[in-house]
Amino acid sequence: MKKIVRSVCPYDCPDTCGLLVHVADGRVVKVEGDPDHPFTRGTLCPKMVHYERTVHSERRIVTPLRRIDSKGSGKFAPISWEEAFERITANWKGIIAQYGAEAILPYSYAGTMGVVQRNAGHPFFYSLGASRLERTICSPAKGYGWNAVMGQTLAPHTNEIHSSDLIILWGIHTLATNIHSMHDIIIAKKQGAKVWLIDTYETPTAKIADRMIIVRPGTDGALALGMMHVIARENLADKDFIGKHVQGYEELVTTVLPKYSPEIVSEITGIAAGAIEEIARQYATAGAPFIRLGSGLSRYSNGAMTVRTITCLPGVVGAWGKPGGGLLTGTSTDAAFPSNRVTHEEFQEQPRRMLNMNKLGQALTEVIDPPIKSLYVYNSNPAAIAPDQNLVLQGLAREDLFTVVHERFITDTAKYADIVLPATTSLEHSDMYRAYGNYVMQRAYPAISPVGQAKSNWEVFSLLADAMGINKPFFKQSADDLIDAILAKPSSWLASTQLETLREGRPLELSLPAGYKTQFRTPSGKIEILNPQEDAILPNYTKPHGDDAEFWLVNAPDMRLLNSSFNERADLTKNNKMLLQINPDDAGKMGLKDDQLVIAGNERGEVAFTLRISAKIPSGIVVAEGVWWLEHAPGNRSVNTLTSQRLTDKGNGSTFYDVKVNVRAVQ
Ligand SMILES: Nc1nc2c(c(=O)[nH]1)N[C@H]1C(S)=C(S)[C@@H](COP(=O)(O)OP(=O)(O)OC[C@H]3O[C@@H](n4cnc5c(=O)[nH]c(N)nc54)[C@H](O)[C@@H]3O)O[C@H]1N2
Ligand SMILES: Nc1nc2c(c(=O)[nH]1)N[C@H]1C(S)=C(S)[C@@H](COP(=O)(O)OP(=O)(O)OC[C@H]3O[C@@H](n4cnc5c(=O)[nH]c(N)nc54)[C@H](O)[C@@H]3O)O[C@H]1N2
Ligand SMILES: [Mo]
Repeated sequence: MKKIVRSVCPYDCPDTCGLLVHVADGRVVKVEGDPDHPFTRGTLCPKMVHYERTVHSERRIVTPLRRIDSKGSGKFAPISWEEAFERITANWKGIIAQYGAEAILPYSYAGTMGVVQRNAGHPFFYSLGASRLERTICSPAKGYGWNAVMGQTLAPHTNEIHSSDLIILWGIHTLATNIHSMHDIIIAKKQGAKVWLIDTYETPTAKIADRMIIVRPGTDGALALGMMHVIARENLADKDFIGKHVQGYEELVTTVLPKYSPEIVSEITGIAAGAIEEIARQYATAGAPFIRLGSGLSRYSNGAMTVRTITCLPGVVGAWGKPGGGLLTGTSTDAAFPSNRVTHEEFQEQPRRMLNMNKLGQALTEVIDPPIKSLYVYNSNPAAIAPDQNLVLQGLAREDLFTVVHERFITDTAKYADIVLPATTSLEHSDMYRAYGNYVMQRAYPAISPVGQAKSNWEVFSLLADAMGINKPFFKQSADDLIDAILAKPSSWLASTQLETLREGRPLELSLPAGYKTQFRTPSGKIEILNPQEDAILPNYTKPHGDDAEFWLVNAPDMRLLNSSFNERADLTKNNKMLLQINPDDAGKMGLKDDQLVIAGNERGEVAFTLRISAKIPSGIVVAEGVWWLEHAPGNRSVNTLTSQRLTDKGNGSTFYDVKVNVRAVQ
């Protein structure tokens, strides 16, 4: 029997592609892009073109497993679901009796972005009274910076790009992480738009840029202040727009901008003073400049302030008032139906402590009163993706820690589990998806039955609730019941006529209210360059933290992976060497040769990489793209051995790129 089923890419990517899944005899045989999807328009990235290779991979976990050798060995024996639940509940009941439920910590992030399967653990762990996880590994500092200036203002529609004449890709690797915005960029380029890329090295995205601006890591806030200095000095600001819509421009001009002359900013950022002046002039005189702001520059100890400062720019030149002008950090459609209809925080009977997911190493090795005695991991691979890998692995290796991992594959984290539970892929369960890079949402039904004995997150938490004696009717629903219930009470943003489209599993684009670009949803109703709620009421610049070492280590996404997902795919990883890219002069000074094994290290540990000498990398920086499983790491450690648990200035976010290393040859 053959059929084609509509579905959605479940991964943590702003695009959230529409899929057409070809099924024959109960197996997925082919996956295509859905041409009817308004943003992704029928094309897929190199990873999802062969999603069937992930779904039907020989590496899928097909039964529950129990550990039969030391932690980390990855040696397991199959057990039944009954036995798995018995072992889990027996352990947890013992832990709760001795230490209280806060000794249990859930750890999850975005293995799937579906509203139900992503959040399925929340109502369960709230009911149990477990410790709470502060889920701030991605880009809360970016959100904080935007909100400080723009409040709850709606983000611009991606189609705005079509009418822009100057598109600035700022700290975003579009070709790897937001590939479908290329459609929009190409439309604008055909009409003569120029594209600039501002990054710390020449990424493959530079191919589509007319101009590449290389900035020193963590210094973009100074660049934005320098641009505003020139704009103010040369009287290029849009005074009319500022008079109507901006709060605090004059205060910025008199108290902050004098400190950021092009010469001073040049010293901070490494960009020539003349170039800063030119960038500022071109930005201010463009007809409709549009900034697509990535997350890269927010993952520094000054990340929230950097984003806040950049977010002031379009207000100063009046870009919001022009079709095609503005700034996009990400979209939020939470108001269409709030996810608290899945999470149910009120199931928590009393306040429970919150542990930050960026500090898992510390949580497992230092936290007491009570200590973490059990870790339940789903939708995440913290042994690979969390900072300070050595500390995380030290914690996971604790004999007295009872670890359960619900996974599709034996990841680096699963290798440390006492019990592994098999998880479905998105083609085997129901969910509802909304994007964070556009305004499309879509419901998906299973295309095939679960592979082996795999169960979805929602199913497992329903069963665990029952096994732990949590008798709420809420847990007796199926995932589809839950989605139906959510859709039965949509918000004003989702017209009832649109619900049918969702029920049919077709992509639905939410419409934005007329004139939304100049409706500023802030306390003052204006763009708040001056925000009286903030400790620093005006933007300013502080240095990133760095480390006591020689090279900045940029460790952003690899095109072949999605965080640590897709490491299972030999077709994507087969010729991989975990690369450290370095500038020819830096390599020359140290006598290092292309393709040799080197060690990058700092106070937290050491990682072996294959050296790749490249003129695309500026001096003083090394680049290691991708979060690789340890099986692909020549020294049995991957990049997060080097990154730190430090948090951002605001938002308690991760600071992955605020890190330095020394480099030496392997002796
Ligand atoms: N192929 C692929 N796609 C992905 C992912 C993946 O791993 N692989 N991950 C997904 C996830 S979870 C997310 S959050 C998004 C993130 O996607 P993006 O928003 O693109 O953000 P980052 O990947 O963090 O970094 C983007 C760029 O910022 C640059 N950068 C680093 N520091 C600085 C700086 O100080 N200044 C400037 N100007 N640039 C800097 C990096 O070199 C990188 O090229 O991508 C998603 N999409
Ligand atoms: N060095 C460095 N580290 C980084 C980053 C970086 O740029 N540099 N990026 C950071 C960012 S932005 C993010 S968002 C985090 C992401 O961190 P994570 O969200 O942990 O992302 P993944 O590594 O993709 O791991 C997700 C896991 O969930 C599993 N999974 C998928 N679907 C399901 C399901 O339905 N049920 C269950 N139980 N499991 C499922 C997958 O098999 C996969 O192993 O990583 C961060 N780590
Ligand atoms: Mo992320």
